[in-house]
Amino acid sequence: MSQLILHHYPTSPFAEKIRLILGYKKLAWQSVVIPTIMPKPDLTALTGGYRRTPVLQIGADIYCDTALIADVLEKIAPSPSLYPSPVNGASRIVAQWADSQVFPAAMAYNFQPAGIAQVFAGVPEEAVQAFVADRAAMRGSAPRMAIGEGTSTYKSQLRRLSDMLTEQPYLMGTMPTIADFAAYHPLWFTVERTPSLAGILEPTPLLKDWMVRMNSIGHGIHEKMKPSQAVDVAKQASPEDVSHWNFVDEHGIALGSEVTITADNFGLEPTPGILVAATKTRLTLRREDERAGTVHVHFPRNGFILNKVKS
Ligand SMILES: N[C@@H](CCC(=O)N[C@@H](CS)C(=O)NCC(=O)O)C(=O)O
Repeated sequence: MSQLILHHYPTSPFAEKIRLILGYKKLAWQSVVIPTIMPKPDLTALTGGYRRTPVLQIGADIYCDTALIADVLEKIAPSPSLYPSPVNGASRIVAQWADSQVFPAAMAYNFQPAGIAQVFAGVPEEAVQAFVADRAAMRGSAPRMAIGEGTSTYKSQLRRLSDMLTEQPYLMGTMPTIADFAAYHPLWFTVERTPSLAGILEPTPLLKDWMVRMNSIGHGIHEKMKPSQAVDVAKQASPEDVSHWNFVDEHGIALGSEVTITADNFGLEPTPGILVAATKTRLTLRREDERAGTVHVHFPRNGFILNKVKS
């Protein structure tokens, strides 16, 4: 198998989810640090549009979204499993709740004035303004959760997570599952990036102990790779043959069609290409890039919109 290349930046919570999974599965990986805001020319040479963090690259195969990246890593290293039976379904559901509900509430809480002061300490004012404008553009017209609602929602989510730990060391039992990795990363941001706000965890000591256990998993063995080198890796590789993958057509869009795939919220840059696979859980398009050559860009179905390009 070609090397695992993670495109990420150190302060990204969703990247922390994947770094810990790589550590949990004892996988070696290459670390490509990408910009926190647009433009991201080396990343988009690979993805063709998608700009969120993180992205996993294996040769000329590019995997977007942590739900899909976790599935890919599970296939490469099935043990220890992120989805152990009999809590496989439940752990995915809790993970999806954590990514879609806990993360935005936590971020609304973390980005109150005291948190902003810590996150941007020492950062020049123009860079702060550029960050704010970038994230506003990513949200599009979607409203941002207010601090009051963020705080009360986050507090109740923390209580629920803590309740899950009263009789077991991890959310779903005796071992971490995808639920733990998904629930951990927003809390990690609170503790690591906005420590003046970490008092919100004081009423839930079980959760604090669990965070110590999660943190001790670490990030596994990794080394730095230059972004341009990752583009060269793609150029020199061929994407995986997907022609034998079972075709599941939910859209009336034939394989071989010109399509776009776009996230259904936050970061609405479409990725154009030719639809080459659509399974029950994922969509794959092929694209040609001047720098990266022929690549396959893979998305989970969940959270992404497939559209046929009108001719
Ligand atoms: N559903 C996505 C969410 C990823 C996400 O929102 N990542 C944040 C960083 S933690 C992001 O992309 N921020 C903007 C950026 O990095 O450009 C996933 O699971 O990968």
